[in-house]
Amino acid sequence: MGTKYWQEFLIPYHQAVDEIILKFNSLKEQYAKVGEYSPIESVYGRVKSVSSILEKVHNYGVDIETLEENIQDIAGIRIMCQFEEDIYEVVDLIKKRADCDMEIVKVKDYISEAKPSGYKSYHLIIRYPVFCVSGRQNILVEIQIRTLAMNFWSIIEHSLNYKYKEHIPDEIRQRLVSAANAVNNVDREMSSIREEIQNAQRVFGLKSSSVTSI
Ligand code: 0O2
Repeated sequence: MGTKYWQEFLIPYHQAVDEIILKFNSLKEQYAKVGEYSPIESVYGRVKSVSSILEKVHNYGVDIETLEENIQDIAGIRIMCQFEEDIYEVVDLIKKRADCDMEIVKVKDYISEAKPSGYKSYHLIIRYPVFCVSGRQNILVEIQIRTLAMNFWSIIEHSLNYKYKEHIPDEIRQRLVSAANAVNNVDREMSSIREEIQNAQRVFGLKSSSVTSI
């Protein structure tokens, strides 16, 4: 399987990631236009590199023929929220699209129960239709939804895992768990003044949109 094979294989995944980013950004803009608080703070996406796909194939003993069904995060979307409550609002937004374009096939709620590492995030695997020159394909996409604070912790921990090849020394691991607790406290404190912050942001949003419309 050469470069050309992988380039073609990944076309629908790139298409799916581009479309889904656009759709969530468009929702975010709609909230702003109607003067409402958006549960979506920012959206990112990526398509897994061929080397990472092959590493997973190797580590999990995946049959290359069943790659599309068994590696469910080739297309990945990450949605950041300001508050923990917003995560569930975004999940509801996705659930409402079931008959339209995003059929939920798996849910992993690491918000209500964090991983032992301290990792918190809400994961959904969705089936998403894309139309490419080769025709229609239903693509599996992993959507991770988390707060900005959870994301901060997660990217730091991910880079340490990468450095230590998943064998983080005990002392650092413990510090990461206590950092995860601190992140939880930040999220809880922010949630307790959520309404206050949202009102301030509404006023700020109105002001900045009147400046940009001049
Ligand atoms: P990358 O490099 O981000 O793509 P499963 O076999 O289904 O039980 P799996 O496949 O690991 O477990 O699924 P899970 O637990 O839903 O994790 C999928 C992704 O979530 C990971 O992808 C990470 O992005 C993220 N993740 C899960 N656990 C942790 C964690 O403890 N710390 C951090 N920082 N991220 C985590 P990849 O492919 O592992 O990594």
